[in-house]
Amino acid sequence: MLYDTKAGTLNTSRRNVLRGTALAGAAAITGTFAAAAPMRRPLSTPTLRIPDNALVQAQAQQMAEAEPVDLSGYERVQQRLVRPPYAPDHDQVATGEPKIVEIELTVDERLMVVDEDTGASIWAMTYNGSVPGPLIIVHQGDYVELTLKSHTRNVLEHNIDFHASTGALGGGALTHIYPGEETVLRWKATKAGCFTYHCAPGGAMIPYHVCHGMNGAVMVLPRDGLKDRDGNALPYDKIAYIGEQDYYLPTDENGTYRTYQNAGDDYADSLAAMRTLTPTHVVFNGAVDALTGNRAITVEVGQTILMIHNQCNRDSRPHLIGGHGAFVWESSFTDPPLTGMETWFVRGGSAVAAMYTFEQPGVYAYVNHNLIEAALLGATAHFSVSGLWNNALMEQVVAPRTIET
Ligand SMILES: [Cu+2]
Repeated sequence: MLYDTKAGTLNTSRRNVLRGTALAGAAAITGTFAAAAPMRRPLSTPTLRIPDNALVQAQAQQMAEAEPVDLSGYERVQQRLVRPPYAPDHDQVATGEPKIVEIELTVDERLMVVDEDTGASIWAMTYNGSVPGPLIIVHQGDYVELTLKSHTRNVLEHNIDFHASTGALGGGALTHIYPGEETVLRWKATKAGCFTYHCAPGGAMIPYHVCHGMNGAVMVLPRDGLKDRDGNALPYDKIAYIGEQDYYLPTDENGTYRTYQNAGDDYADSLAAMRTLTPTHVVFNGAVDALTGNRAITVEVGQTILMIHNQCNRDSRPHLIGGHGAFVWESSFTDPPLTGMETWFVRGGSAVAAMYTFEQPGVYAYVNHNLIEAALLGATAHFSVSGLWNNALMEQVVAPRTIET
């Protein structure tokens, strides 16, 4: 029996049991709830060693005593977030002074098919219903003002940690919400680059939520746009936002993927699968073949694409088969981009931008060039490129034929 800190009552419902688990994790990471209710931490879930209760209380005191910031001169704009692989409307070169960019993310726990062929599914934990969460785009010097909401039908506690932000836990300690709650966080985008964001409720709940799809990316553009190492402008025609997701789906004794009635029901099984560090699936945009075949990203010859690759949990090594990373920003946009990359690197827990102008039509596979992950686990997307073939670049001189003897 667990004590429900929200209702102040004793309750044994499943929702409260799950909240209790989440609360134990949250208490471990922030200490916020430890004083409110004495939760027992599950013995099998080691915790991240992050501030104890006294430190969090000290932070709250510091915030209460801090000078208020005057943002009255900032224009407010709203950014309508869209589903991956698309990007929200944005200017590549900032206009006017830095702004406060208002965005909204709603936590949505939903059953999603991971692989139509096997029926593998997961009670995904999402921001706005997609894996990855939507791409957010601002300029250096802007503020991001996030309203984070959670559907009443959800079961678990969630929050958000922005790697692009500056401040303890990336806003994680300030954004814990329960189903039916909302919170508002504002942070200044001081660093230009691509950054991951993710849920981080505490302890084992952190990888559990991240490995259930709860991550996405923010792109903080330089105010004067992207540049090469000589300072020449690098505009793009289109963004392809690709979130790589590793899943660890539990199987039964026959190797069949287990199914669950509700979000959170797979908690114990998932932790056991995650401990193997061996994903059952590594996919782009939430599911096997989410971006292949008739779901391919369409491009025309001559168009310049900015490919933004987010991987919140594992290292990845994107490769565009038949193309290149003409300009790749593995670090910040402040550093000169790498050029002419055949394969580039995405450190687990980061997002990377790579730019390429397509020169030849055809279907290009964009893969994690661990080819086992690409071909067997799902990490493949397609760019379907239309245009005129250029024999000066490639030509089939002799079609396959029987060798003459
Ligand atoms: Cu979460």
